[in-house]
Amino acid sequence: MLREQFPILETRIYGRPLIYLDNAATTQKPLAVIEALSDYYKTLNSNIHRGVHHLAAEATELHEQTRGKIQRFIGARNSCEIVFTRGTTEAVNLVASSFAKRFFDGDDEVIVSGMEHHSNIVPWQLTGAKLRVIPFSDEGVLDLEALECLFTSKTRIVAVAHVSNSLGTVNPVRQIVEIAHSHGVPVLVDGAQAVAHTVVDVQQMGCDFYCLSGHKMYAPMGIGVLYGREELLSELPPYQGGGEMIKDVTFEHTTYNELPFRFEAGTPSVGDTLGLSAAIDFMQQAGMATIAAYEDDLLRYATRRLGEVDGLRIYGTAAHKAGVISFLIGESHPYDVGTLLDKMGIAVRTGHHCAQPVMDRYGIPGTVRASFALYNTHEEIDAFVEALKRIAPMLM
Ligand code: 7TS
Repeated sequence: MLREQFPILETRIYGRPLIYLDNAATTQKPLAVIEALSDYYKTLNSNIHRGVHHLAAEATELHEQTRGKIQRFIGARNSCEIVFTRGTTEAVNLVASSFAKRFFDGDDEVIVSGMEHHSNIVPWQLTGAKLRVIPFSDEGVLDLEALECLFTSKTRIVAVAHVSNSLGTVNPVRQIVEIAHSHGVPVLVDGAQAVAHTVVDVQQMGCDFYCLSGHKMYAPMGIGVLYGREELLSELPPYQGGGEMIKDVTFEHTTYNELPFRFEAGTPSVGDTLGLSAAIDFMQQAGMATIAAYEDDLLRYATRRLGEVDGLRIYGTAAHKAGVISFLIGESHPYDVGTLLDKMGIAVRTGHHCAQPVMDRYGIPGTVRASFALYNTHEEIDAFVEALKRIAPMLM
């Protein structure tokens, strides 16, 4: 049984079984990942790339094999296009910082969507660029006609989420890439909410950069990935300086290492990388298409059943959605709903979900958000809906 591979799902909260519906924040970890991490520290711990001894060589080998595994998992052409980072946030900051150094000239514009997580807004603001924003409809669908009008001679890059963490919308990234490329502008896709829930193929998508976080795909926290198309990545200057990213260092002049090491200064998170490797094996054993179909069924079932709760409004009703449901009940505050659900053992997230512009768009302070993963069940959704039916009258 799949659920049995997740020890934390046996936890009881206030004496009730945990119902974990906060997967967009982070997914739980299967035994294979937990064991990969502890096995590394029990049997293999050593610093990689710089040792001649056996442990260092073996850890290096496994670390680098994981790079190849990720390359195949997301359909990249070459493993040198896979840069390890701490997560999506660091991946976006890396691109924003290095891309700006290389291509910005002081009067620059970046196109983002109105439904970005703050980590795909603030790094671009830090470059000094002006942000131009793709609007979205009440349903949470991006307006691609409006996108066409945002391009100017100053547009340097388009940065969009593959899946919105607050609305669940799956954005038409391939179409966005086509539009941007027709204007000669590259595209960064924030895949944090996509990669555990749908098949990702960066070559088919045509994007120039793709960012992801391991902890949202059953892997440990502290490991993430930046995919960069080789031709473009090789043009970017380093992000951080330190060990491993250099070829030769003198006090007068330093030359840099080749891709991808040029972007990986310092000791990497080797144990976490091996955890990510185990997480990819785990997902591939389940089958990405099977996971996507199962979660789509959960989403449809939950959406339908939530219609039974008086006064409940869903934010984000696009036809093409991933397993994220944001909602409010009557005039109640999301925090109150979340707190009452918690008392029944149900974990959801409340607030602006680091997407304040989305909340501003609807004129609300935040939402309650339930988000699904492959171990959630219809029974859990039933319990969630029954809990909301009990809570709703208390709050209205
Ligand atoms: N982009 C999106 C779309 C996200 O949902 C998140 C995290 C990030 C970027 C940042 O990822 P990190 O791993 O670098 O932190 N989203 C959430 C969330 O929805 N609730 O908690 C974290």
